[in-house]
Amino acid sequence: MSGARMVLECLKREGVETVFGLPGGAILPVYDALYDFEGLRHILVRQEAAAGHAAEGYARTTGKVGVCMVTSGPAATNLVTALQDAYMDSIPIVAFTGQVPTHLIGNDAFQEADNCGITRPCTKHNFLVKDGKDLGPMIREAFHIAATGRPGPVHIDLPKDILVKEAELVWPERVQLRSYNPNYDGHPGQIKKAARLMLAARRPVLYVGGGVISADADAELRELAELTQIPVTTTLMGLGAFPSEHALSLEMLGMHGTYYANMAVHNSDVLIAVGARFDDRVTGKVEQFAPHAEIIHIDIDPSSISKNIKVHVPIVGDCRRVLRALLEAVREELAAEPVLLAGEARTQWLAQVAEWRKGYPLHYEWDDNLIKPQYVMQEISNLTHGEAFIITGVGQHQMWAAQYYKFTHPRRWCTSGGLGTMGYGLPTAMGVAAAHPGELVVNIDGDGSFVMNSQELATCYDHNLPVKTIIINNGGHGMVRQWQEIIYKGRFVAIDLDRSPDFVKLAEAYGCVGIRATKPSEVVPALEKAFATPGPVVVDVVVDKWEFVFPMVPAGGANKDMILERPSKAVKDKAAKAQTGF
Ligand SMILES: Cc1ncc(C[n+]2csc(CCOP(=O)(O)OP(=O)(O)O)c2C)c(N)n1
Repeated sequence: MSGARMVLECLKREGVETVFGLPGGAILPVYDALYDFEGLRHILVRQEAAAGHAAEGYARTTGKVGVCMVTSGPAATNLVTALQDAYMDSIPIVAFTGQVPTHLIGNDAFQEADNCGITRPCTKHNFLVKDGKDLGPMIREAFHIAATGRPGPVHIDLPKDILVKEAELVWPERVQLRSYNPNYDGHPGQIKKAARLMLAARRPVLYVGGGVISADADAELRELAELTQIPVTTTLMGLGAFPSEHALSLEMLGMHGTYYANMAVHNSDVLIAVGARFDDRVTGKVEQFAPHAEIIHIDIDPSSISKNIKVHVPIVGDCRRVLRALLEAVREELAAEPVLLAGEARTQWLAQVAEWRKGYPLHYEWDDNLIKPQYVMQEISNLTHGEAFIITGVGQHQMWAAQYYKFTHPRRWCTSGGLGTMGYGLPTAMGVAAAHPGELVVNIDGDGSFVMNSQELATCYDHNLPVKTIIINNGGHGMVRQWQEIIYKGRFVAIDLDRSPDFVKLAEAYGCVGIRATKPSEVVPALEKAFATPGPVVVDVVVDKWEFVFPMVPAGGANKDMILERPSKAVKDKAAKAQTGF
């Protein structure tokens, strides 16, 4: 069969149902083959980065590999942001790009770019197909690499002549790669050591990242936390791995984490990191991160171990398998010596954590006339009971969503954690909606982030993807406004977006429904209407533009020195000093 048909046949054999893409010259043979190919749904996006983000949303919420397909040159370069985004957040996607025919590669041919050269640093692996007989094995390997070990994006570059030529489909039953063998089972000795440390600890904390979600290890995590009575804090990527309202939950840690999470980590004597990578937005100043703790680090990726923070007990393996083994080891230790749990001290620790929580809860000041963004998050949470799929843009609204939404399940939260990609919200939500027909998909966006990919409303309308976008409209780049006030002493530059389009009319222009809320009393009715209206909806919520996200740890500062409310000048100066870079 032709190489083009082979690509589709391989996708089907890999169990792919949906492909997000946009055609063009070099990839046209595959689109031509799609014309009468059955069993694959193609969703035509309006910009290639959106295809990548949609594949991310699909992958993160289903646990399957997301697939996107675009043409050569500018389409491939448009896709790069989504690849880097997936790379940093460990999201398994396979991305196909068209390429000029093999004999023209390197000739500055029309729409030629060195796709593989460009995607090498932002993918887990990439392939340039040079022979039709390699297509099957390479596609098989790509799916295997994307989904196993630490998941990530894999790119396959498809020269046009390979797509046109006929070849025999080679389909290996199993994938075996000599140099790629992720380690799934943690070292039993290290696991035993970790179990002992956890039980003897006086002030332990579980610090949980997106790896727990990728490994579907949330049930094991909960069992371990409850058995050992260890409080749990999650990263931005880990939200949903542990219920926000659980008695042991400290919610999110880090730059905009809760006071109680950051204080607990700072004062911990044993910190158990599970599927988390000690990102700088989590650690703040590394020398002052958990300074008194012995650190256990469970991760599938050996290159994450001791990369940012030196750890004492590394355990390389799949989070789910390691947590199961750890549970077993903890039970054995407890059976042999039931007093190992540091009894009285542990009770005191939980009391101390409760005191921090009571003393400094997340809070904001109510205003009868201005909509507070935090209130919108609380109402979205109330109305959806934590059951909706929540996707965000990047900025203040993202942090308020992370702080105020009550997460109950894993795989229901998509946000750009590592790269912080504005414009991620709508296309990612689209991918989620495509994967979960009939379910409520809410894109909480900023007015700045939304316009970076608002053209995808056309895709939502076209393919009936009923994403409910809630724009937290603060008339500008709110997070930049916050930094310029706190760190740059109020020298405001390039933040106002007063001339944004009328979002209600914009939604309507795309055939979607537009709703606006400008007063607090309008928020709940607007949300209720949006959630009850079929099809894609945009709600423009005009909020207080001077509301800031707190707590806040200025970049490069220590977590214990977080700013809890709008600072005085002295605090601003201190923050400016600690600042090491945006
Ligand atoms: C593609 C991209 N460009 C620039 C930035 C830097 N940046 C981070 S937050 C932010 C402002 C976001 O504004 P908006 O989406 O309106 O959200 P808000 O902070 O107002 O809630 C900017 C410009 C980014 N993260 N991503």
